[in-house]
Amino acid sequence: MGLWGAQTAFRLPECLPDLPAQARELPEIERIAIEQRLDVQGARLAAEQTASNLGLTRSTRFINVLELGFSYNTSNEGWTERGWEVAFELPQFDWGIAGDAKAVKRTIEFQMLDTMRFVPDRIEVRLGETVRLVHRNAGKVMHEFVIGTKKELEEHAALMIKFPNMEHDEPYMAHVPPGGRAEIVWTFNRAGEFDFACLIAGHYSAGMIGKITVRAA
Ligand SMILES: [Cu+2]
Repeated sequence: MGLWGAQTAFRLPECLPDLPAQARELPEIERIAIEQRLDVQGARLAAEQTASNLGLTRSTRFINVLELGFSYNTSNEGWTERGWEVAFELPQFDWGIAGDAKAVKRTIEFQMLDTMRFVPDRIEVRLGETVRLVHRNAGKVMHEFVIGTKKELEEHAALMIKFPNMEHDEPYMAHVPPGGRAEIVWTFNRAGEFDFACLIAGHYSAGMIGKITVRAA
């Protein structure tokens, strides 16, 4: 058996342990098995690497939208495909999508003021344009720059009054401390009128709002 010394002192048990009365339930087993598969882990790392190369991991929650989906496509005509696929998706918002810094051709700078104003408070972009929006907080209190529809921002601002310490972070938001600078790279791939606003409790109602027009032509 290739054993010697102390190793020869082992003893075999009289019998194997009893089987459990019932099969153990492992509802998560499929997920766990897939997560531990090396090829899946490899694909996930490659996806994260791509995200990081695109500069997306720093300013967005890109990795959180990494999705592991089960593909099970049947068709009368072709092969049945059954397997796992890894995909990452950038969430599409009504007001656009997180942009790739490499596609930026224009930078727009905003000042955030304690008079509860943005300068400028009105911008125009072309449909499909990726813009770097730079925010400088020239005040002595925290300010935010959040892009959205008027309705969505209004609702969000009301929530912030109820829960002033609510943490939020999305690729279309920047939180800028006094004297600080932040930026958002955003692709305006939806035409229309949108707003940007500061959602710090009380700032929205004080008028810290601006307009974005995304022109189709
Ligand atoms: Cu503010």
